[in-house]
Amino acid sequence: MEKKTVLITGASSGIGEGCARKFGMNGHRLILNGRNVEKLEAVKAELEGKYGAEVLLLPFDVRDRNAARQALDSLPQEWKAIDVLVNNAGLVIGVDKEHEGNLDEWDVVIDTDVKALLAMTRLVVPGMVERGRGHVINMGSIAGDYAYPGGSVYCACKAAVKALSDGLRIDLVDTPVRVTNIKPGLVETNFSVVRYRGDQAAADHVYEGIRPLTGDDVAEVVYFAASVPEHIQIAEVLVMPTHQATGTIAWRGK
Ligand code: 8X3
Repeated sequence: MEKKTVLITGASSGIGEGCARKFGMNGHRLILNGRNVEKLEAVKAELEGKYGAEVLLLPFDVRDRNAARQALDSLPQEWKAIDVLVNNAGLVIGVDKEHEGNLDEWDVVIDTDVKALLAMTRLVVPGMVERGRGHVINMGSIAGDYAYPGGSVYCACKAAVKALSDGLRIDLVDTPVRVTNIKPGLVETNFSVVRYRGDQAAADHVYEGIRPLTGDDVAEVVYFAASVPEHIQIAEVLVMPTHQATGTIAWRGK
């Protein structure tokens, strides 16, 4: 694949960090977004040191659409032509039942997983259309296919990511811009720690007895989707550990 400028949201850890590493080691230019500047600096240092990657940090909270617009406007001219947007930033807080959970926490989840993804798309895609070149890769989830216990709002958000991906693909059908929805299953990142509000033991329990995917594993799939020839559009990929079958069925050796 020719050299591309790749903007990744939520790039300071997990799948986003994995994507940064994969694109960086393959010679692409990276614009890395996240909220934790220290962690972003560490990713940048690693990629520059190990691979000589060109990395520009663009820290802002994706939920703040004015900050997003200002950050994108502030990009130096030679970084403005974004070829690949990896809408990766996402989270869930809690495993509460829909009729019992905390609406303020769910605002954070919906604002991040749905509204911020939409805002980033709205800000970046017009330039792609204008240039006649681009690829939006959204981080969906197996959670978007079927709801599961304690996942109601998160599952709804990821179902929304699927609908937004499908809708965008329809809206861009007369352009060369591609749209991909990647739907991972169990991936061991900070995701479960946040879901369990910092309870590390509860988070570890999620991956007990099964070898989960890593952020780097999912990044392989993201990179594959980005690197196939331009006439191929990987519309959707469901990727999970070998011993996982659905959002709720996994074999844990017993
Ligand atoms: C996260 C995967 O299995 O927790 O998107 O729904 S899962």
